[in-house]
Amino acid sequence: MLTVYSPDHKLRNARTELYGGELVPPFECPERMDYILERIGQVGLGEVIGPEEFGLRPIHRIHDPAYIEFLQDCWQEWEKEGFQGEAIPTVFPSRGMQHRIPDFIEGKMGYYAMAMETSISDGTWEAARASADVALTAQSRIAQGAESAFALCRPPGHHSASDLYGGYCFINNAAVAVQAFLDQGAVRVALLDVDFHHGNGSQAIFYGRPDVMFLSLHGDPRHAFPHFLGYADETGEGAGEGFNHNYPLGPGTPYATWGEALKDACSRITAYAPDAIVVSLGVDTYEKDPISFFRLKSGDFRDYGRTLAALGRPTLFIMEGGYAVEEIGINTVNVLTGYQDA
Ligand code: 5XA
Ligand code: ZN
Repeated sequence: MLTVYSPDHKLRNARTELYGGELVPPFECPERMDYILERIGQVGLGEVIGPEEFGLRPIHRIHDPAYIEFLQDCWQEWEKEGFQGEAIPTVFPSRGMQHRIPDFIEGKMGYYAMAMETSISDGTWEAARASADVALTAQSRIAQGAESAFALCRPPGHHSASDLYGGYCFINNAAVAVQAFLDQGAVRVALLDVDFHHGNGSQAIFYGRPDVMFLSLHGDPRHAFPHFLGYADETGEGAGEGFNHNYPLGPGTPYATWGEALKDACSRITAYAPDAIVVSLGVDTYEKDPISFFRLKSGDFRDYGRTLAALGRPTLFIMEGGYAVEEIGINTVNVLTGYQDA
């Protein structure tokens, strides 16, 4: 399987994450990519190539241009104010307040943020843009006939909605790739999110649309981030009614239970008969993940890779989360080899 990777992800090197009331080194760190690349080499998964540049047009198909401009300018505007730390918002358009976009950077950040853990720092925009190019390059290989490809994206994307960042995400790489398939002639695309966290951004983007089926297996939002989306009764709206499927699962969920939910999701995908499948691949479902609560073991990742292969559709894997850094390579590549060797 082809992997697309850009060293520009290293430009996203924030020093701080707001976690448990402290500023700590971010869980979403550059070293994650090193372990995955190393494992890809060890197992001989296939060629690793750099991304092509696609410009902003495919990104604007998903994201509000004013939001993209905000991401581009945020760090410079923050620095100009003389703030000493990394950029974090402190005020939000909460219930009963106006949803106007302020001029001052602190207010703009509050408007565009869906969570506060994600500091913005120098190079964040450049890395996010390269990450979208990684996804689009892998997508283009599948559009040209490859059966599968792996977009080793960093930063991840699935929490990012049309005009929201947070949960370590800035551009929704998976959604941008889904839209690229549709713009190039696909009629239906399934977006399957197997990251531990609900892909609130992906859901919000496609919620009213029948041309994208979104399915997500994740920690029950009553207990897990992002808390305010991801319930089972969110089934789509308008023309999109019936095309959104959430599988919230509780603390301690083992693979037996998770795998049953995956089988149900797969049967819905089969019935939908998509032209392509995009997988938001997070491996924070692993039992030792430091910020999650499922109990998948390394071998389980290989097993469900085989399940995905049985769908028999062109499949684009997009990297999302996973913070058990020393095992992230084994777990991620197990999904891909499970798929490839099936
Ligand atoms: O998939 N999303 C993540 O892994 C980010 C979770 C951020 C929790 N504060
Ligand atoms: Zn996650």
